[in-house]
Amino acid sequence: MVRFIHTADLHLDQTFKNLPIKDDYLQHALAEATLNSFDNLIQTAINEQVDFFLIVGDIYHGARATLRAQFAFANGMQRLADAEIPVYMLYGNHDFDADANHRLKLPNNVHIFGHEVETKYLSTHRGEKVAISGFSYDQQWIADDRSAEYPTRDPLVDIHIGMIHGDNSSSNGQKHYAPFNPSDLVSHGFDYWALGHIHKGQVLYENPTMVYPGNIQGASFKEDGAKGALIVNLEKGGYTNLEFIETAEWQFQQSTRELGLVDSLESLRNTIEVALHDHIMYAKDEAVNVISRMTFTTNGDEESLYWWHTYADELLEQLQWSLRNQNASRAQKVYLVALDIQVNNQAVWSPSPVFNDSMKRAFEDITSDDEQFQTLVADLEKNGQWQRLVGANIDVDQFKADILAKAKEQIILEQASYSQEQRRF
Ligand SMILES: [Mn+2]
Repeated sequence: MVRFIHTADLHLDQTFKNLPIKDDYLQHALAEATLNSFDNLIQTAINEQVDFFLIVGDIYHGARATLRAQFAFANGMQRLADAEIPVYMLYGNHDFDADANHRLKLPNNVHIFGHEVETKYLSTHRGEKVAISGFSYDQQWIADDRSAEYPTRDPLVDIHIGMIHGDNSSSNGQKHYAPFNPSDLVSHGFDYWALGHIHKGQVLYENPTMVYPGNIQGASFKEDGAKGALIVNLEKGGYTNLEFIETAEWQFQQSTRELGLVDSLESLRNTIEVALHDHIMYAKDEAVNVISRMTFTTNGDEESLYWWHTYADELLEQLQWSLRNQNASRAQKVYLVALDIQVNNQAVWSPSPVFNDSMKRAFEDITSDDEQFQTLVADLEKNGQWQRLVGANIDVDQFKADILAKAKEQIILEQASYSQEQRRF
């Protein structure tokens, strides 16, 4: 049996997208988060005395890797070298190895796959022979299915592993990241397929096991929950046991609850604090720091929306303030960065059906008109300030979803609040 680490998508030293972080401590902590998760992973590999260590692409967030990321990575590789653990790695679409002169030299235990599919061999301490096949990206996009370039299983080794950084072409994934069809990969007869690229950990296929370990640190609320890597126990003949090891010290957590009926400032505060308590308990139970977002749903009760509209923003500030005080004496930190309201679709936007219909139509038009949105973003990108301060750090799809949700929320809240004020005074 061989025992190895399978990791991918380290994105060392990446910035955190779309996060309204005002807190200095959190900003500082997140700047270290990917590097700390990586250090934890290296320590686990050493403690567990694994036979080898696989990295399936996107070690760095950009082709022009920061020196901070490169020093951290080289340091981790040296620690593995000292523990006599060999590393087999390839570059993905984020860190495609465009110019090797821009990369620090890595210790001799590190074996990097070239731009053509190749097979590397190793013998474990117990004498098991292992073949590993893979390739590195030489450019950001690879539209061709490269799976046919992989060899068939080498009959002379005990274990043959394939590594590929890419997208499952049989699902609706994007098609320019070395797309592959799982059944094509199966036909090569390998014992295990180590995948990379998709940040959500998932087993794509069993017999042989084909798995994405996910990234080692979530970078946004889209990447919530536990993050880390896999320890793989693999027997000759393909029997596989996967152990997930959580290495991230910071987790994104989001919850959605019904707002219920709110008729006072105190009842709004209670509703929000009860939900927040769950996040605090989660952090404690899981022994992890948590970055929280809480969403409340409502059918559009005007009184409840009135109280939300009047106090939610200020309550968020007050809760952030008291969390900061509690965090000082808490082993696990909890930061609440957003409090959102979501009015269910069937909700009445306004007493006027004409207004409702035209509003809904306007939103449908905006949502479906991709061209209009692309023009808007293209205009923004011409602006130097936008490019410098915002452009590189946003996820365009998320940005679109966020501004539409915010606009809709604002209209509904204003409308509800207006009706409520009319009734009160
Ligand atoms: Mn990738």
